[in-house]
Amino acid sequence: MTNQYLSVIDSGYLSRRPNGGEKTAEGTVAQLPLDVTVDSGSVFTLTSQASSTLDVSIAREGDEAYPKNALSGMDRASLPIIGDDNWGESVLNVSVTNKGTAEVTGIHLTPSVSNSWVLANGPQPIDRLAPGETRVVKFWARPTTEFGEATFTVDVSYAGEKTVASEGLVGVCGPRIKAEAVAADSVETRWEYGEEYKATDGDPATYWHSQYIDANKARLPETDTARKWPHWIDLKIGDGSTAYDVCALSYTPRAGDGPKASGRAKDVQIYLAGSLDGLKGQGDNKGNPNAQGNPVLATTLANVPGTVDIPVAGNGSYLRFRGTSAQADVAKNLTDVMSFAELGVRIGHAN
Ligand SMILES: [Ca+2]
Repeated sequence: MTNQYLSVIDSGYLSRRPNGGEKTAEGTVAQLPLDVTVDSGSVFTLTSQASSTLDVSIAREGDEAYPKNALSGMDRASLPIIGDDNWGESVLNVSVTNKGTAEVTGIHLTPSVSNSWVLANGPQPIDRLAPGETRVVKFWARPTTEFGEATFTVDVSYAGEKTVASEGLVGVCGPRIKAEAVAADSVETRWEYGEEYKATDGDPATYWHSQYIDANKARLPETDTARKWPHWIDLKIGDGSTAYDVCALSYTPRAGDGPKASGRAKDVQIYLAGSLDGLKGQGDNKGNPNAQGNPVLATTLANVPGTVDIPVAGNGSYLRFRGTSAQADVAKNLTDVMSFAELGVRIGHAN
């Protein structure tokens, strides 16, 4: 018969989500996310489920993956890729441990993956597992679309007993490449350490911040052009001599909340050009912030800390990131400045 499958957690991970990877407390009665067919004699025999013989856990190699064809037509070896050698697959290491006192035979591992991800290999067997023995079985999953999250799930079964484990996956459009901030509309160096190069130094603790203090350590008047919206920062992509297909920006706002997060932008625009000069005139009129030029993207950012990927479709060797408003509940007494901790450039083709 078919029943909702209840299990008492003993020592295993039930799922990475939604509990964020924490181990579920021992003694918890959990409903697994599926119906299974069980022998009528075992229905509601929770004690036997608590002593489940197989312990299953999943370890993912790498933080993210991108489609294999993201860099088709490009010479990968010549790309100034930083911090990412994942070429389009996430490797899932599924560990199965026999925690019983008798040998277990005929174990089947059946993988699945959600959304538009695909698996390189299908169901895998483990012929036998001695008491206390652990085997690791690898599965390979990759995204077929440029962005999004998915869940890898594996059913591990033998002799009518089934254990389910799952792991979150992250898909991005392509790798990050070297990019360097080379100009900004203003920088705050008297009250902040806000030089523009800190927007691309790889350190989330440092940030670019637009100016709001004058030479006398007094606050600039709101009419001062250095303080007024719009604010912008210009990045050189690679060495500035090659135009790349840009598919996303990895954006990290300044950490913290309230005044400590002053400058977190809300409405932003992104521009691409073949040269630094090509960015000039693109939304940099301090007298008219509504004149935004021709951005490849104008969007509104959520007011959240941490890194997000902002999808972009464009081509260029220089990039401008421009802001025209602040988040509503960040630094209420300083709403006309802009800052952020890191801005990275992802290149590649969408599928
Ligand atoms: Ca930084």
